[in-house]
Amino acid sequence: MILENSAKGQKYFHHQDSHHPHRHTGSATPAISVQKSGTREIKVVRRVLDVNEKMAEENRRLFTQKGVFVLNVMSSPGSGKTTTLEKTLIKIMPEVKCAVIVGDICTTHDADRLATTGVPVVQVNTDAFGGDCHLAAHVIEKAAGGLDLDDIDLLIVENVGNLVCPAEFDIGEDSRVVVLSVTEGEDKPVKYPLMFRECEVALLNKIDLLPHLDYDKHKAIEFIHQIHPDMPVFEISARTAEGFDPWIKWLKGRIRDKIG
Ligand SMILES: Nc1nc2c(ncn2[C@@H]2O[C@H](COP(=O)(O)OP(=O)(O)O)[C@@H](O)[C@H]2O)c(=O)[nH]1
Ligand SMILES: [Mg+2]
Ligand SMILES: [Zn+2]
Repeated sequence: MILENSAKGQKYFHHQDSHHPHRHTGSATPAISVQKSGTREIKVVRRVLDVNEKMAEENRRLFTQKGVFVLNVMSSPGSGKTTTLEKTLIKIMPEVKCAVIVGDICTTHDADRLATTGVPVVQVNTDAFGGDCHLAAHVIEKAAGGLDLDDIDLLIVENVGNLVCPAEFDIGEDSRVVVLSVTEGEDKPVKYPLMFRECEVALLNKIDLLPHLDYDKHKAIEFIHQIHPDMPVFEISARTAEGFDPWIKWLKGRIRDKIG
């Protein structure tokens, strides 16, 4: 792992996930009954996730001890995570002291964008040795080491753009949010059920585009609730900031529940 400074001064590092064979089982609790790849692979996958669980619990203990609420933000590439976070940060600071860890395979583009809001940002690049498509707990532990946790109430993690395996890796967060944009089609919740089952709340983004699309918003919400009944869904436009107030209220409530 190489810690460097990006063009605009925020920290970033390349990450080699040496104990991750980069295989995913498609389940948060890989079952021994998944026999297709042979017993040996199943054993490996189980061990990797066990190691991750332990590390995630250590992270969770540290974040709780430091009074930090951690939000893990996930979605497919381009649904609007970074834009949503830019607007969220503007609305929630300085009342809530924030920091961001952002994961991408390459580039510091998102870190550069988020740093303009004035928050401390750590960029994780997973490209150097295989380009991991998710953030694992030990990566978060390293990245958090570059932040002053005593001075942070809310740590936001923008995960690598991917609707599949980020949902399998506990990073020690308090809450998970999935961003789904109206340009992705209504059926993504039923195609990627683990993500929607594992997240606490969904942000339905880019609603400013609805007049231009044949998108059935009610159908999308119905699909979400088919996978995760009663999941709160906030309809937002990260472009115009429409619909942000209920989302910000929800987030502040969750932070207050943890750190007072
Ligand atoms: N029209 C519209 N475009 C958006 C919205 N949110 C994000 N975008 C655009 O979608 C693209 C991807 O956004 P970005 O935040 O980088 O997505 P990420 O890959 O999930 O972080 C960019 O061109 C954004 O300007 C929105 O609410 N409405
Ligand atoms: Mg982004
Ligand atoms: Zn992955």
